[in-house]
Amino acid sequence: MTIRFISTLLIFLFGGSAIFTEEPQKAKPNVLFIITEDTHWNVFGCYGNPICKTPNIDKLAAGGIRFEHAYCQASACNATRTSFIHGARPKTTRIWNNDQSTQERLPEKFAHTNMPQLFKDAGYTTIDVGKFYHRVEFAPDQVAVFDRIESYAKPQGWNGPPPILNFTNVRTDLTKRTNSNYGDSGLNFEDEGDTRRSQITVTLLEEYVKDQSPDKKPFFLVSSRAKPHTPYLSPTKYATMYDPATIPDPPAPVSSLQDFPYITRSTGINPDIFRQAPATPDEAKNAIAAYYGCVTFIDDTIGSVLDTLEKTGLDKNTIVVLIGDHGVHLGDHNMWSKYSMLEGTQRAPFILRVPGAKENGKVCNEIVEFVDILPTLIDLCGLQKPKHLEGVSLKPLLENVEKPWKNAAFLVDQDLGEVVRTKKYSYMEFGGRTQSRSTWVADGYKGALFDLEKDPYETINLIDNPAYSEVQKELVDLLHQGWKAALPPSTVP
Ligand SMILES: [Ca+2]
Repeated sequence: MTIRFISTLLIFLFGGSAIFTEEPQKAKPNVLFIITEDTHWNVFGCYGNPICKTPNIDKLAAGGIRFEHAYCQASACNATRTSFIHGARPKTTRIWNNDQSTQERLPEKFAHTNMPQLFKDAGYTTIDVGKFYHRVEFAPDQVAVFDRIESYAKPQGWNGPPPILNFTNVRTDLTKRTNSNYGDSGLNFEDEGDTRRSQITVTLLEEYVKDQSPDKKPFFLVSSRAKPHTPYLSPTKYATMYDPATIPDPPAPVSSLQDFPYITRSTGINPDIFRQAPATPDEAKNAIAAYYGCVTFIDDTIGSVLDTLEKTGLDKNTIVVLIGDHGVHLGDHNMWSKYSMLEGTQRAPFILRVPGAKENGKVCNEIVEFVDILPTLIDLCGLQKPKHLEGVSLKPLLENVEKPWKNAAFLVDQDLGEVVRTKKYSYMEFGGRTQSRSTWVADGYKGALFDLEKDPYETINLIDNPAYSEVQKELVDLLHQGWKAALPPSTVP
């Protein structure tokens, strides 16, 4: 007998008693999960960017906890998303890159334990607005879990409700929509895809509040933004908002890189923007100004959603998660994309606002990983906990942001290699699908070690430097022991 049937029966018998109408919603918080694309870790004002304006995201951070050292587990969209959606690392999910099908490669044990499925099983309405998995055709069964899918391809056989809003098609200038472009999109604010995703999300929240049905469930609502992924195009207002002359040159120019084959071998090859030739200094500033325009644009669209939460009172019982799906290089190391093991790719924004959390308003400087997000939501929302989780709940940090925590973050890329990253050092081993580790070593490239306190942009490779031999040994051990070795004993699951 379903809860819906029981509650209907009780309402019939006892004249509308609220026994089963209010309690489930109060017991379980709603979750709004905001994902932005390819987001540099310090592009938001609250992360210290002195130029780029993000008042709405800053306000979210001011009311929640902002994680200063948050790291994704993979360098490509498909891999990082599969990792945080399943709470497992790329070696376990077997999704390392953007050309791999989650459905085909994911081990059987994950078949019914992705993020939306766990929420659904716990009695939530699950809604997706915008990109969630990298591509729907890579994860059709996983995406089909959602009760409602908006502004995203629908898996074959999915039979959910029709779109809540209908938009007129706008004619976009296709010559502009190639990745290498940046500047004015030529679209009105209302006609941008991310604005529409915001409007859909706002409408869904407003409809949710109006819904007085006795079997109303809490929601797990994903609201994604396609920007600031390339092309760095936004409406005129945003595209012209930042004067390129005020943008500093990117840090870590090629001339600063020492003994770092991984970079010198890939210099000039950017998969997203500046594909053909390295950016000139002016082009770099223009592209960064355009990127900032995209970020302020999505901040406005996210602001509408967060304002709606407040206006409707839903903010009091809604957890808000905001992450970039991974980081991005904005010209440092002459790189303009992700697909690296450097901090630019691995570090990304992460803000968590849990109503009533003791440490709301604070910044957490502990190292956290995106693989921790699912265990945290499981903990906060009382979801069933799968055995295979490879992250830990961040709930203790919501009570004390200074609690001693994990001392390293890990990333693996099937083509590049592996990295372990502490606050003081990063250590990388090269090797993968295209060139094995033994070949790299035979070529004389054993790996890379960076002293992040002295060299925060990872330009001077200290591998086998006698002054760092102890440090190197520790990091080699940590990388090979894996993520559990980075946890304080009290939190090892
Ligand atoms: Ca991405």
